[in-house]
Amino acid sequence: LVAALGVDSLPCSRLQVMLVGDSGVGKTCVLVRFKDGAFLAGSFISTVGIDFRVRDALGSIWDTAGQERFRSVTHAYYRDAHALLLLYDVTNKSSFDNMQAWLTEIHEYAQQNVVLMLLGNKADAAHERVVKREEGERLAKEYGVPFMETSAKSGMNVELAFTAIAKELKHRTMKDEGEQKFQLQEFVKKETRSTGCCGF
Ligand SMILES: Nc1nc2c(ncn2[C@@H]2O[C@H](COP(=O)(O)OP(=O)(O)O)[C@@H](O)[C@H]2O)c(=O)[nH]1
Ligand SMILES: *[C@@H]1O[C@H](CO)[C@@H](O)[C@H](O)[C@H]1NC(C)=O
Ligand SMILES: [Mg+2]
Repeated sequence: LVAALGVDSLPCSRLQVMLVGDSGVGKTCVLVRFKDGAFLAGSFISTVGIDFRVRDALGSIWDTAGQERFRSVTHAYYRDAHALLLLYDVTNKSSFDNMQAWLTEIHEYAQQNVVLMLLGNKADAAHERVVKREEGERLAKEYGVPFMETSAKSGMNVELAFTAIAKELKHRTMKDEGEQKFQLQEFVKKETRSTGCCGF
């Protein structure tokens, strides 16, 4: 996992990253895009409960089902997760409206120092978009979490999301205090590509 993220010599060998969010927002597609560099069109993948997707000696990335009936399953895993990628779908307003509930739930069940990032997925679908990037930015600011828009279809920002999380985890576990502190928010702001201008 960590080698794949381009971050080596990480002392922790049991890293757990989880993708969470409502059903249909693109969690499985984002993970497949990250792992295989490909987009799987169609909703033929139906994730049930927790689906163990990517794993190596250094850690694992868990793909979850967002269905209400599986929430009790995912709660148990929040406690152990070091990082959570919380996704909504920019073409689906209710998936965005539910972010408040997800953030509350994460606050309740996850570790206090969990690395959290909000992702507005399907940013490629310009015509179907109903959630503006500014709305995502506002929510993220309110909760103090880094934010970016992604597309599993085009690949936009997918690798960056995982890289940013890996960098933050690495810096948190480093004993060497001499090095300048890694600023996740700043890194994300600097590196993100946005849709809507400049040909992206
Ligand atoms: N246009 C577009 N469609 C996407 C994107 N990501 C996922 N989808 C589609 O959204 C649907 C749900 O994706 P899936 O990964 O199964 O969602 P999950 O339930 O959160 O795991 C599928 O039909 C995907 O093809 C994306 O970035 N852009
Ligand atoms: C939008 O998301 C909600 C869950 O947040 C889901 O129940 C609904 O089916 C989705 N609608 C579409 C059109 O994908
Ligand atoms: Mg899925």
